[in-house]
Amino acid sequence: MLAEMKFAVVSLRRQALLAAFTALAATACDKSGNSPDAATNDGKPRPAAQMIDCPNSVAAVITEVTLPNPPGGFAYSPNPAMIAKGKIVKFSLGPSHTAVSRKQYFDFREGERGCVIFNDPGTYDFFCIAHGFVGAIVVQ
Ligand SMILES: [Cu+2]
Repeated sequence: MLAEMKFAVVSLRRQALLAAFTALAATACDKSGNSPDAATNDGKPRPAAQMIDCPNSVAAVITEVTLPNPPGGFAYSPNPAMIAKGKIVKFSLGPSHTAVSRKQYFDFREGERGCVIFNDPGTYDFFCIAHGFVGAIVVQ
């Protein structure tokens, strides 16, 4: 009798574990099935580039550098940043600098930092509002 009850409890635990594992596996499959070429979940076509939460590693980090005098002033570095399609660029600029995409794919204002994923090949131009210097990301 006791042995039967123990078996029933163990069996229930196994079923619960199996159910949890199945749910986890299904979630993992959904994520891995989401290729960069897939449409977004809301049915809209995915944009050529878009701002996203930064992952742990990125393909390039863009900062600003101060140019030697003369002429002085600032520039983005690296510029252009060369990356492969589907990769992520992090913008990490000083507090007085911005990075605004000419085609409005991204818009980092003073002190803002963040990441952009580039889904389509092409050249993506951006600029600093305050200082006028320009940069580009070339996606191959
Ligand atoms: Cu600037």
